[in-house]
Amino acid sequence: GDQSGCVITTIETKEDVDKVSVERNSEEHIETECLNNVDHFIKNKLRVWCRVANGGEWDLGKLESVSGDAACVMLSSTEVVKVSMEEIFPANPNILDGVEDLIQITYLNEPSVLYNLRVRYSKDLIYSKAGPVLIAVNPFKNVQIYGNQILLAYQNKALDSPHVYTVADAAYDEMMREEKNQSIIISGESGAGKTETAKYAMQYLEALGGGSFGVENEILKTNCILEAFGNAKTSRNDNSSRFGKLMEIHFSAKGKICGAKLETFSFDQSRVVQLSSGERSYHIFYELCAGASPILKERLRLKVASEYKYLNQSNCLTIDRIDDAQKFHKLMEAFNIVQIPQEYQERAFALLAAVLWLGNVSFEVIDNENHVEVVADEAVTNVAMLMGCNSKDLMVVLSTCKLQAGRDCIAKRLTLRQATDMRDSLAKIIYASLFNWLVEQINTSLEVGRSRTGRSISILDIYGFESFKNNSFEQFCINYANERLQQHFNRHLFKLEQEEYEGDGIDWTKVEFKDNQECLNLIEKKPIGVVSLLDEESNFPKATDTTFANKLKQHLKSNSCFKGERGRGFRVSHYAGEVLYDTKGFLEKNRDPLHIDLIQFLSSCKCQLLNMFSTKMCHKSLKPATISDSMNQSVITKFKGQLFKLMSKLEDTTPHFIRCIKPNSKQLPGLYEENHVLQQLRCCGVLEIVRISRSGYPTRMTHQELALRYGFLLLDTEISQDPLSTSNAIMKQYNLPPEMYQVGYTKIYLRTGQIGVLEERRKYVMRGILGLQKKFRGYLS
Ligand code: AD9
Ligand code: MG
Repeated sequence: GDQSGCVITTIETKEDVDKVSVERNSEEHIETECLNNVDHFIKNKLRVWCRVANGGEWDLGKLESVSGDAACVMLSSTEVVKVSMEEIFPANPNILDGVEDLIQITYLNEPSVLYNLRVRYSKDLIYSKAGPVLIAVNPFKNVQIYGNQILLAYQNKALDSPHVYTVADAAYDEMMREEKNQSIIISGESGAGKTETAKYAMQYLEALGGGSFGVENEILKTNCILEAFGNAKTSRNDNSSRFGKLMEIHFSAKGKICGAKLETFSFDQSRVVQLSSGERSYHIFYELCAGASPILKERLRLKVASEYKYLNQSNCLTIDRIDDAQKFHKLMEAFNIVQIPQEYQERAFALLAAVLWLGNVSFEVIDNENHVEVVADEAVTNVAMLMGCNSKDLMVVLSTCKLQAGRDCIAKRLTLRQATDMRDSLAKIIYASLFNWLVEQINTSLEVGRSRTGRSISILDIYGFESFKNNSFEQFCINYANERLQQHFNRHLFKLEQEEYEGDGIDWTKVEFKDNQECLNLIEKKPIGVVSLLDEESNFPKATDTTFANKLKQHLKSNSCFKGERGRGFRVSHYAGEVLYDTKGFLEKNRDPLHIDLIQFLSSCKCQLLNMFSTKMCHKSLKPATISDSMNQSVITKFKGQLFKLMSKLEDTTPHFIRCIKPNSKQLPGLYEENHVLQQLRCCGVLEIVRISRSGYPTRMTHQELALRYGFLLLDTEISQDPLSTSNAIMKQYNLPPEMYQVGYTKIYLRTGQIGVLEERRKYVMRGILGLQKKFRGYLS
């Protein structure tokens, strides 16, 4: 470690940085994380990071003296403080402040990485690299780094600083070159900027692959529709996506966009009927109320948003700086671009109004067993009118359930609780069906030509890891999905890399990384995992949330990622941190019974959309159980199936990873909360990625490729039948220091920057040869 410290102190220009990274790489072991050579730091007055209180902010200072486990440090304020040695890390010389790629940092430790990102962030350089991964820190303001001109500059390679455009460009190039499907996997916590980043990636690909088919302008526009119906204001993000999405863009042989396919995951229905304080339901409801024309309002019997119970329960009806009416007009434009016929648009709006009015439907208790009747008021009449049914029928379906008694079917009155649930179920079914229908419409309009596989780029924007005070079934599903994605990430960046080195017989000191297999086992191992146990309990009529919690505690206590809690709780150590789940509602949410009565009711309405929805649901639910048990599949099992399908799709692609970072929890520009950022950096293993990238050999070439490009100077005697020795000869001829490369069975592995050295020398030699030829010709003439 101390050697590189010496090297660094002599740096004077920015250009030297590259030289340094070459020199640094020549060391066999890079131990730059902690302070090894204290005397050197004191003598040369080198900067260190220190913090007086654990968990406090990091401060720059100079080491004055060390005794035992404590050090005296002079801070930049010239104050001298006493700090535990554990809270001291070497700092990098200022010349390295704000480098583009974290692998260029000499002293790789948490405060240095945090500082580097902070320096860049303060200059609006929101993108950085951590080896192969792009880090995007949410600016929470408009930064002038997008748009046509900048896009063109990236396209022409006039700009190549870290950017989501560079990632999209690399994916495109690789797809064209290798004819292999690509994926751009965007992750990060809620509000970190995934959806925005995904849009910029699409924008770039649209510009690059635009031209012949005309779909390309539609892809971005679909976001407007999806966000209106699938996003909502939450406590963490004013525009939070409540569904995951995979946009697969297809390209023709010439590299033009020829179609796209959208897939969505686990849409959150509960938000339609239930809101936490300060949060909103889906944007579209407020947009419709604010933006509908007077004629439309009249037709839908629409009132202002505050009149609806589903919307006014959370005391939050507007979002700062957002004009819902204007958004509604944008949505209408998008509807037209995606070619949803006017007639269907109106039907969809009518159903939205029906959902809103459903929330206002109330019940009256009629006996002392809490049985109810629907109150026949304006709400009921409006719902019936909007759904195309009879008010009486609606009242019956909301307050009774049909029971089979022998050959007869009798109606049983519902209790207040049951009736309310029935009403909310109907609202959720209608809304979720509407959302799925829109996705279908979008797909119909995007599907122009089907391309051969090997020419697609999929962009994945799935909601990030969640840990709240109260975590339920939804959080469990989300975090499970993130756990799987994390494994995919680990596999690619760590495992596969190491396996390749080992498989090719080269010397490789292992880099430790956090494997999350144990946590995945906890969740999905059969027959004893959370998913299996949940399904088992869900099928058991007498089970309760508490018996489920006990079952988990009984069977899973040996898994190190599991901790039982008193009562209904249990803890899971996810890769991103520990989460306490409350099993309340797990069984019910997992069963998600399809109300046959409701489906039948929908089919009886005079509304084409509702009839379609009910047919769809019948197909799903009324198949004989003997043919397929998919009808009986629980919510979590379906979710797991979807996740596996997604993962196997991604396995077939070359992944490009983007990690979005939320710099503060207040959604404010210019505010960089170190601990908040650090927590996220740890979650996605940024330091490990950097460590592996710079201690590894990022450039690889087969022996044949190497010989073809660089072997032209070898003498016949040096060319051997054995490609391995040929490569060794080439390396010797190019004078590459032995620690800069390794020769494997099939490939040659080069350290960062060495390919540039090879190219330089090749050019130099070529120039020499050309010069000689010229001279030679001169002699002849
Ligand atoms: V969630 O998991 O769907 O709740 P996301 O998708 O990670 O979340 P989103 O992309 O919606 O977050 O970003 C949140 C907000 O940050 C946006 O509404 C913008 O106001 C802001 N943002 C994000 N990225 C950028 C950017 N590149 N430039 C400017 C941005 N603002
Ligand atoms: Mg989002």
